[in-house]
Amino acid sequence: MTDGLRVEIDGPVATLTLDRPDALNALTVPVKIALREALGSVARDRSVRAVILTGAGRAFCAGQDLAERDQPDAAPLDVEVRERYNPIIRALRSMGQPVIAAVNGVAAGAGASLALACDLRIAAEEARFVLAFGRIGLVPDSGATWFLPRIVGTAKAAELAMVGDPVDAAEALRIGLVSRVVAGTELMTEARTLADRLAAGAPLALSLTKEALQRSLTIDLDQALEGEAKLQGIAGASADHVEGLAAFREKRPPRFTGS
Ligand code: T3D
Repeated sequence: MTDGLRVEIDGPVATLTLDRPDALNALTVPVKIALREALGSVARDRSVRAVILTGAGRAFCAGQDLAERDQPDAAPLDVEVRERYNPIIRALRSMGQPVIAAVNGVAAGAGASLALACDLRIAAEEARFVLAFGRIGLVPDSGATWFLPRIVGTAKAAELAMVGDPVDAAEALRIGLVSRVVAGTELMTEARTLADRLAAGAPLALSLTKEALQRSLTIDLDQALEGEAKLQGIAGASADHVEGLAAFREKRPPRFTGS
């Protein structure tokens, strides 16, 4: 536990909870450092097979802490983005485990970017997304301009990023910004059930799937076909593939070990 971030590991699932509810879990330097370190440590922990990112209280995350930004010793924005935000986004994308954003409430600014960088997004009915950057004269950062068009298409991305109106949970579901919406009281149960299902999967195959989906966004079909063949060679040589075949033959659930 660091001020502003709670890290709980329960069996194969790590839950990272942004925990400054009075400031809607806005991101300060210590929270950003703690989040980056926690993601690195979870990525290295082979016992963790799925990760949930969520927020305490009524918000997921309100982005950059604007009170901290007002301080005279605050780093220049480009430095802050390069040195504090971007490593978090890279960590989310490069870690082998799938990361679920359990969006419990408002996700604004870089808080929305954090959710966009996760592999799956499920939302409470109370959730809303606000690309709040423009309202304070900034551009979307922390990957928002990269993720948004890929997730919702260029037309909707332009509207969200330039107009900046809040997107409620129902609309987020409709445009594919989240894949499920549940009652707020059910969100963490739903997230845990999903995380447990992912954790029961073959870790190597899941991590290679994450890698292939990520790479597909920047390559052509021929490169994707060749990439899939290479990754299938790796997955096909794993003990988990042997176990998967044995479980199929013996009509029992597989017990994957990640080897
Ligand atoms: O380093 C850099 O600056 C570069 C990186 C930039 C990345 C970014 O994230 S830029 C975008 C920063 N975030 C925002 O601009 C969002 C600001 N917040 C809001 O627009 C609204 O608070 C929300 C839409 C998120 C929620 O609105 P609402 O009406 O539900 O809540 P509220 O009443 O506005 O806020 C509740 C409290 O949280 C309030 O404090 P108080 O008055 O009760 O003491 C408010 O000041 C505080 N709060 C909300 N957002 C932030 C915040 N405190 C600090 N930083 C915040 N971002």
